[in-house]
Amino acid sequence: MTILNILHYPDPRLRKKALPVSQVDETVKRLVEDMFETMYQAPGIGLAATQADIQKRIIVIDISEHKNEPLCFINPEIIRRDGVEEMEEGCLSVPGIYERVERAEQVIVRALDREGESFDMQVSGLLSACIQHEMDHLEGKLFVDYLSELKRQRIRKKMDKLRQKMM
Ligand code: GNR
Ligand code: NI
Repeated sequence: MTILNILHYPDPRLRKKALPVSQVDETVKRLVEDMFETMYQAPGIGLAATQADIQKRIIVIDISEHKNEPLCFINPEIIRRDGVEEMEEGCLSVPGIYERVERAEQVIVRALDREGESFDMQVSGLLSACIQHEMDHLEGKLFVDYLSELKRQRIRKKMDKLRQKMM
């Protein structure tokens, strides 16, 4: 297993659009394992392949307290959305920043699981926000895109400082 390197905002590679997975083969299954390992050790409650510079439509999530309820969504699609809810979000690609984002309150998502089987899942609350956040990553979109330009500018400055400290 491998811990993948997570890209940080404003890395332009976070803007790339992910491509559908044509077959859930051994390579994809191994990548899913690596994504779970990377998410758990970060630690985060979700990870999209885009964040590891891999342009495949794969997301992994685990919002459980004991980190023992792994969820994998390959080629996810939202087939229904209802209501509106605002939730505080963070992102492993924008470390240390937490802001409220408005999203659909309840969604039905259709995807393939890690065995390549199709399933539908109705979700709400944190899981709903997380799935929508991860699906945005696959489109090259970040939660900071929903904020004002002033807030985004402040975040970019903070990220610059953080990078300078790391180097
Ligand atoms: O760890 C994460 N927490 C989180 C909190 C609220 C809404 C979404 C998330 S996802 C985030 C991990 C991450 O960056 N996934 O892309
Ligand atoms: Ni994120």
